[in-house]
Amino acid sequence: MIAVGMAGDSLPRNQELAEQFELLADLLELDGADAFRLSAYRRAADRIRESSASVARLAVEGKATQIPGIGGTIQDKIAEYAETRDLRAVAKLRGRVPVGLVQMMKVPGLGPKTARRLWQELGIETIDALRGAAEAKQLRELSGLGPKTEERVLAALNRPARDGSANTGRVLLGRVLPVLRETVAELAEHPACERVSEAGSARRRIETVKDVDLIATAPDPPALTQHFVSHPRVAEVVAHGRTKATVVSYDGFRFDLRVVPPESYGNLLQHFTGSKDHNVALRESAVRRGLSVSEYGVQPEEGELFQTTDEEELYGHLGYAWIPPELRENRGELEAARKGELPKLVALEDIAGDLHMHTTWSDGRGTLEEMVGAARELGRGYVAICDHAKRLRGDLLERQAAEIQTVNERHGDIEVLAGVEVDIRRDGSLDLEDETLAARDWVMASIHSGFTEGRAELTRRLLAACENPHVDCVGHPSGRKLNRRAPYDADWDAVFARAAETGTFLEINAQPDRLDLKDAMARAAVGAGVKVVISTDAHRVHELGNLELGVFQARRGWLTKDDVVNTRPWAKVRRMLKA
Ligand code: DGT
Ligand code: CA
Ligand code: ZN
Repeated sequence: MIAVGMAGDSLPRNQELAEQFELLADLLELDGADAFRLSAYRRAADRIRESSASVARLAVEGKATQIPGIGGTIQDKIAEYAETRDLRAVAKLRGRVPVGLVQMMKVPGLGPKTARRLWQELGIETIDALRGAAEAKQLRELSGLGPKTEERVLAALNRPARDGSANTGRVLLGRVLPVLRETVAELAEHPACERVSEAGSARRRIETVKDVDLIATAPDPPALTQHFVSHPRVAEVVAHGRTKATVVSYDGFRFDLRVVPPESYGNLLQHFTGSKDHNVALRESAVRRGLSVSEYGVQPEEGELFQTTDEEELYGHLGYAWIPPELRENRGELEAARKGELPKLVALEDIAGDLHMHTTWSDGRGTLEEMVGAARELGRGYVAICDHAKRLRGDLLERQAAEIQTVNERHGDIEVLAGVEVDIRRDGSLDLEDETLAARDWVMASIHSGFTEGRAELTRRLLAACENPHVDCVGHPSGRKLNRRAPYDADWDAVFARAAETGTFLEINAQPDRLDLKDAMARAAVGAGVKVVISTDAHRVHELGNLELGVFQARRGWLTKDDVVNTRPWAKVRRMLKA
């Protein structure tokens, strides 16, 4: 084992390293370097950020080149940064271009060339100076820039971060979940560990989490917390006591472990799973019945404290059926559990096929054969190949259909459907004619541009897609991108009503940064009579495994097996399509 105490102090975290390479690429771009070098550094930054091991340590040991996208030169730079906390290449560039230009070039509507000219011709070197110059209407002094640019720059700089689009520092569930599962498995193996469980927002399968909560029981708690903080994944030990520890991993995730007394494990697991709102409502309701609930137990006005090792027993003691963690958001689950009316939530095992994926025929990275092969291994009974229509002009769409047929015939145990994904254009029309759509087994229609249009405009486009007799499903209906873009403003009640009326399905897209429709919207859609499709929109083989993230979102939206179209075999789904 590597000397543990040192780990945090001596090596930079992956996130920090990735930022250095991004800075290097940005500065090179401002300096006019060729695109190839930039993209090599940016790719390296992505790989570093995605790695769950310490890339700095690997580089120092000469092993970082095992990571695809990291060659000898980049490895040397990582090692250099690990030793000196500086990159000579960055230092040199800082002497040539002001570092404030990096922020300026990222303002929508600007870019590296304009940022550079703003500096050279108007002497603007910082984002504050840029704002000042835009307010003073001085940007128009630069040829090619006008009042429009000034307005756009000010709008971008003054945009409130409250619309849900800003990066809030919360991490995607899809990124933490594999690490969380690994951590639980590793803790469970340790001899000092009796029971261990996920808790907090990750256990509730919410789409982004602030930190990862774990609880455990152990005969020797300090031995377990010591083991936890000594893991090679740990970059920084934030707190370390006998029964509690908080660490930050090299991928920048914060983990909180609490070792709790075994006799009240059920009480504590319930408490630390939350949500806070669920717990508050549970406690208020208990108080009305003369019970005081805390993480330690349930105290009646007279009599003994009730403690339990089992969470289900705790809910039972309070008069509730056990509530799946995904529902614990105080959205009616307590009443339903009291009346025995909780829905039987859809589960991953219920999903029969995946109705949205891409291949190398459009912007996917896996070939048709690879995607189908991988889906088969995951046990999918059918898949719909939904490459983008705009990438399949001329006879390409027909040639692709022929290959789909060949692959379909080759595999007896999976049905390969000729789907397509069309764009819903600004006027509500689609980018394929009706006869072509009619020839496909499955049609997904999605909005891929014009997100900033107004509410009326976006609503009209979504309604038009529902009206089209060939559109089976609207893909990622709200357009949100977690930490980047808020959902569109549309009249969702109208959209859900029209989808129900026309028999158009709506998607829960399972990409980790989409999960769109989100929980509450999916619940409202189903309430309006809509059926939902859970699909991956996979562009690579490994993304086919994201399906579970869509299922979690559906469960958070109270969806049952019946609410989800693709829990049925394809023969049944086909009979549900518009005539
Ligand atoms: P996060 O970390 O923001 O993604 O969300 P959570 O739900 O994991 O929140 P966290 O880590 O602050 O706390 C973990 C659990 O502890 C939370 O789900 C419920 C419980 N908890 C935290 N603060 C309170 C509180 O003030 N009152 C009650 N009743 N429970 C709390
Ligand atoms: Ca948490
Ligand atoms: Zn797609």
